[in-house]
Amino acid sequence: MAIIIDGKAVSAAIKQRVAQQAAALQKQNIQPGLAVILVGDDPASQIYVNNKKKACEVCGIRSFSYSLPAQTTQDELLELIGALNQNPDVNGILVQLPVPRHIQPDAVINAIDPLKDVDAFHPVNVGKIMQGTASLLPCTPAGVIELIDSAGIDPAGKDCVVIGRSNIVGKPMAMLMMHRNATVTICHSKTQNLTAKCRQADILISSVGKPHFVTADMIKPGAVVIDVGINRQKDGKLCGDVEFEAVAPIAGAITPVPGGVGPMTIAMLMQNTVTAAKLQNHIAI
Ligand code: BQF
Repeated sequence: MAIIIDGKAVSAAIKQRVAQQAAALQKQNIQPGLAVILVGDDPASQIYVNNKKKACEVCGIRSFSYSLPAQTTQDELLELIGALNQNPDVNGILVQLPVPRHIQPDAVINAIDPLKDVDAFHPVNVGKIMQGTASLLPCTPAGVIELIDSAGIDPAGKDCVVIGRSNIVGKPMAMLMMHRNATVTICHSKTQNLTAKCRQADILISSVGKPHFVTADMIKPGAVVIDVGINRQKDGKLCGDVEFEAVAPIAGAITPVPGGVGPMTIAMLMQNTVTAAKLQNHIAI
């Protein structure tokens, strides 16, 4: 039976460390601040934004919250981002995705000052992630790395399969695992022989967004299985991409949903906000 990696516990420890860093900054009269912008009223997005505000409280980070109507124009949103870029009390700026269809996500991401880009989606930060020189790491992939570290697993030399190639999770996840010296395969909707490829994986990371996508026959005995999927079932409960009950007995370690990668995403956002405050105040990280 697999070890169950407790993302809630690891995220709590990280938030505690972040709170200490924020308290140290307070002594230099710097209170880290995070601006969270929500456009529209998507219920899942509202939950995520609330999770982020609550975590700010726990960590001693000031949160600035903007809830804009769904009809907000792209220009209006860019104007707000421009003002927040200039506001020295705001160290991190995050626009909750997805945005309504009439707003181009790339235009929004490109408008954020790269030093305040706590999601690490700006092309400047994406470039640094690829170089391996980034200080702000994408929250979900960085959270997965922290979880793997916390379980005492060293990716070096291991075969890692990432399912999903999004800019937010799959692509940067593969890059971070490569920086940890894993041999990485990225699989996606056009991949052939997916089951056979997954069965080779010492570390399998799923970011598909489909319940029951990863089944027991795709797992190499003893593999580390990281479930990035956050899917809402009809009864409102969360489930991952992985058939947990069938996979856990085969895997060596596995993350649950809820309480796995999700809380880590939030913890790493807090870490990025404190890191951004340090960067903007020329304080060593
Ligand atoms: C948990 C997200 C898809 C699309 C946009 C804790 C979160 C989720 C689950 C959370 C997510 C997912 C976030 C749990 C933020 C992670 O206990 O398992 C926290 O708040 N997340 C987001 O901001 O945008 C998303 C998933």
